[in-house]
Amino acid sequence: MRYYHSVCSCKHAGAWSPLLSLAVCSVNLEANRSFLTSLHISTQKFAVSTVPTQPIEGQKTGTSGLRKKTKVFMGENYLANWIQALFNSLGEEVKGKTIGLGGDGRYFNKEAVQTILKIAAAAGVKKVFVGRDAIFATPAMSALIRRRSLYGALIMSASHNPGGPEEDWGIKFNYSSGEPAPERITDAIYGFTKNISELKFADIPETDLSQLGSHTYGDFEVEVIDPVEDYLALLKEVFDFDLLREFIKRPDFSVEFDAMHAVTGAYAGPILVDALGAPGSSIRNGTPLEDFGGGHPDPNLTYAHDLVDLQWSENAADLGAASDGDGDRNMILGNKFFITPSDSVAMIAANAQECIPYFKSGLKGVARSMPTSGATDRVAEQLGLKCFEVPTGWKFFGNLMDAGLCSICGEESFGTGADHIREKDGLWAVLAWLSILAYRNRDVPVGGKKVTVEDIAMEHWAKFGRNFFSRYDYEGVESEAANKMVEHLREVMAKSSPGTKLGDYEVQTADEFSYTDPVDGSVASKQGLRFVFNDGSRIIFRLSGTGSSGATVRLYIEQYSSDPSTHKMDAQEALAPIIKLALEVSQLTNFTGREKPTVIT
Ligand code: VG1
Ligand code: CO
Repeated sequence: MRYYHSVCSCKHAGAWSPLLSLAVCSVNLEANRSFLTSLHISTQKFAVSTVPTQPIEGQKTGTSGLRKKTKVFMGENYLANWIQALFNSLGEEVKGKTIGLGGDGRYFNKEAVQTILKIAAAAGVKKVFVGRDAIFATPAMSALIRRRSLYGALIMSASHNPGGPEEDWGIKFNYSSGEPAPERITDAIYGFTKNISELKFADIPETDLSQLGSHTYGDFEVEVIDPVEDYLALLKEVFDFDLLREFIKRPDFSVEFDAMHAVTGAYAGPILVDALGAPGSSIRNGTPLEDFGGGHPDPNLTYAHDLVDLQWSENAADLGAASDGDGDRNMILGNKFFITPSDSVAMIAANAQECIPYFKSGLKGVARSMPTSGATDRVAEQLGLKCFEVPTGWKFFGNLMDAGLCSICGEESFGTGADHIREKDGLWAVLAWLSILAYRNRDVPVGGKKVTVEDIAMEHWAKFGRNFFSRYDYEGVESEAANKMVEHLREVMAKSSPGTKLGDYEVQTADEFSYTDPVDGSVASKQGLRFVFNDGSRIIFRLSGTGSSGATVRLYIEQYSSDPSTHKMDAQEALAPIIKLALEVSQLTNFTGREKPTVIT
């Protein structure tokens, strides 16, 4: 049993019975920060209770945190086991440190936050910054870690997966430079989950997260903060807010942002409306809801249908954008025009130095995930920049950024970002596109012929060529069937030496992607099966690491064309022959029984 000094005279501690309830609480050292704070002194101790537990199978972190059905997480000790394993793996290092905690507003977050606070306090954490109402977008949390030099942070989110009692829940840990925990940490956590025998909870009251302010329980402090403030301050350093405000004010320009009832609902108002002057009506689905309004908070052409319908109608905005559950993904649309995420990162990289103050002295380098199209490589080549190809998942970009090797990076899965933080950043991408439009239109008089999203894409393709790209997702496939297909593909690969013909395509390489981190030498193997052909086209297969049950097969297809007469083609049409080949080579329908993908992007 461990004891700390503690008493909380705070009104929020109603459920608990403070031994002292004193006016002297007003001596709180941090009172200057916020007069909304209820104030405390430390004169009492809190107990730590030890509860026996048993290992629970399958608590292995995937591409981005641990994701399962919400009901699984709500099962006895499921969440507590993983959190305890995390703190066990951090050991002495986390004692006396400050961490962040928040999430995307989904069902079960409010309960989970209290459990996490109790285990964190018992593990010796000194202070936790929690977002008001437990809200924190993933990129904003990454920003908070960096700006306040936190030890790390916990984010309660299953990102783009749907939420609610019947859907998904998730948790991820980000480390001290704001990056998703590297594999050495996630592996260690998994190791502890397999041997865990006891949980330690601090005997502290539930903390009211609805008001800003500080709560002290002995040596342990919980400060409820505005989840937008630090993030907005950072964005103001990255972008030219005056330029953006002037542009958004133009009567001949409109922007439409779809928060999909997810976490960016809490950010879009303060950032796009209050700070940048967009009309309130430009935000749709702007209230974060526990079940995301029953939707699938994944900003793509299938799930962001409201916005897609609008952008293909007479009332289309000049720029349409959406973000996912936890605010790290983005989709960019023009008037009846879709910018693929692979193109988006390339186009932002090509325009960054000119249009975004943060990049005014040039880029340090660029990077993309392996399945992401090579559009970024072509920009890097022309700009004389290094270009890195990493496995899927944001954690691999962080080392490159920490080593000063990469400024802008992206994934085909609607993730775009830069080294201002260590996560992909949905609203950053929206402001990046707004910056490009604002800069390009700076001399166009109101009512004149504006440079559009489509113009920027067409110009880009004329200069760099177009990498046609599409991804087919087959969700909810039986794991065994998916694994058999992967085995079959490995066999095909073994027979596909350079020069082998697959249909009309000649193999350049066929391999299973493996990555050696150029900074720390760590190796990530089995990161996707790829067939690369002599004309630069590629077929890639991967199994998703973010699902909560079964398997999701992802098929990525890419083909390059430098011929401007093809650039207006529909991607599905341009890629039809190679998609057909991919389905033949994999025998996907045979193995999975699926005639059609669930989602095409
Ligand atoms: C998917 C994407 C990957 C992304 C990851 C997390 O992973 O493919 O590019 O980094 O989701 O995104 P997988 O293993 O399912 O393919 V998020 O916005 O859900 O944190
Ligand atoms: Co996300």
